[in-house]
Formats: sequence, C-alpha cells, structure tokens
Amino acid sequence: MLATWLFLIYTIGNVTSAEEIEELHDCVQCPELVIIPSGQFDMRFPPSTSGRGHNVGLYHTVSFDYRFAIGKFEVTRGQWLACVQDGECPDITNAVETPSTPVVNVTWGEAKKYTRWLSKKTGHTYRLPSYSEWEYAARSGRGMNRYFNVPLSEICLYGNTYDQSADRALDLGLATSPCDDSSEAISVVGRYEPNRFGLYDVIGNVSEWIEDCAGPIVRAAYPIDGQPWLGGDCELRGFRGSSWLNNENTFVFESSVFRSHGSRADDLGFRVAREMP
Ligand SMILES: [Ca+2]
Ligand SMILES: [Ca+2]
Repeated sequence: MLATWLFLIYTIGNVTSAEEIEELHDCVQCPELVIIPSGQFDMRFPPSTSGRGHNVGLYHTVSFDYRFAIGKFEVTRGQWLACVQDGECPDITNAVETPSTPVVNVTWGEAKKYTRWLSKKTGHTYRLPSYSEWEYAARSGRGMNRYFNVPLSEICLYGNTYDQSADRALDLGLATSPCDDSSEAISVVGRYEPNRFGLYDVIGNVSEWIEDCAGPIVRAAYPIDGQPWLGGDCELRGFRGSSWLNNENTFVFESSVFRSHGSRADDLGFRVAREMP
C-alpha cells in the first residue's frame, strides 16, 4: 500500500489552519484515494432554487464518527479496463476512450461490480459513497455556499460544466456557465482545481453514481450518521455532482437526482469509496 501525505493550508474567515490529507493507493491499477477525516457538516434543506445561497434555511447536522476513503478522481477508462481484463467487468463502449477520461455509460450495477472486484483484488472493502459521504467530501468543509465559495465567474477553474466553449461548439441551447473551461465535452480527470480535501471534478465532468436508493424527497429524512438511505425505491439509485452537460444552476450539492439502476448515460460515471479499518 502506498501512502502519501499532503499538507494543505486553507483559510476559513480569519482563521488559518493546516490539515493533513492522507492519500492511499492500494494497487497500481486501483483508483487513487483520499482519506476523509471524521467530522460533520450541515445538510441544508429543502433543495434550493437556482442561485440561492447555502447559508440560509433549515438544516440538520450529519456526523461522521468514522473515516472513509474516496476516489481522488472519477474512475477512468484505464482503471475500468483492468477489471475488464480480469473478467469481472463488461467492456463498455464510450464516445471518448482514452485511459484518463472517466468511464461512462456504466450502470449502477456495473459500478458495483467494479467495487467488488477492487475489494477482492485488494482485501479492502470498496463500495459506492453514500449520499451524505459524497456531499461531505465534495464540500470539504466549505459547506455554506455553492462552488466552494468561489465566485460564479470563476467556476470554470474548478470543474467542467456546460460552459461557453461547449456552447460555441455544440450549440445545444442549454443554459451556459458564464465562463470558459475549454472543455467542449468530457475531459480527462483532474484537469481543474481540486477542493480542499484534494478531490477533483466533484463539480461537473461526469455525474457520479452513489449508493442510495430513491427515497427521501426531503433532505431532512436522510440519515444523520453518514449511512446511505436504503429504505426507498431501490429500482432507482442516486447520482450527484452534475456533468459537462450541466450549467452552473444544476450542480448544486443539494440536488437529489435518481434514475433506474440499469440506465446508462454518456455523462454518468462514478467514483469509489473504501472503508477504513
Ligand atoms: Ca465544459
Ligand atoms: Ca464529477
């Protein structure tokens, strides 16, 4: 097991802190992971209307009394093919097939197959992140407003959305982020700035399957201990984070989006989670 320590300096208001971010890499072909520390965040609800700040409204606190690891990047084509070559995952056709672009057109069940393959290969427990784990990791402590508190005009530094370059090239008639991220469609992973936990592409590029079934329409009903909601309609499964086809109004972290577990989309992939002993 390879472990790397990164030291990250950040500022909250007038307080400057240093945080150690530990990374894991269980095998050469495995996804790189970031260890998310125990802690808590305020899950605001109800889901916002476009542009509403996240620092208003009711909330409940979701607490994590455990550490977990989560993919530093979306799972790539190259990583997926290692599972294919081991005979554990289906070979999936993608419009863009480079080793460093995210695997897409993958069903929820196929994403789970990949995590089971990783578990067998490494001896650790891999799975998909829960709704709350994904959000906790994506917010990385900057939970009060969208876009990691960066100005909307700078969102193109942090993720690949349906931006001005996409609009010029594709002209799909979609609402467009007010900036240029230079990615007209899907991008290689890790091209943009990471969040404070060192995670890349939690905004945009490809949306990401999560563990949860479709259940609580109201975020207040989600578990407060970080566990997935598995009591609803499990024919539907959740995904989060928006994609290169979404504009800035749709990648709010509060969005609860579900689709059939067997469905595919060319802007839908996943990142893995791994339990920590
Ligand atoms: Ca783009
Ligand atoms: Ca993403």
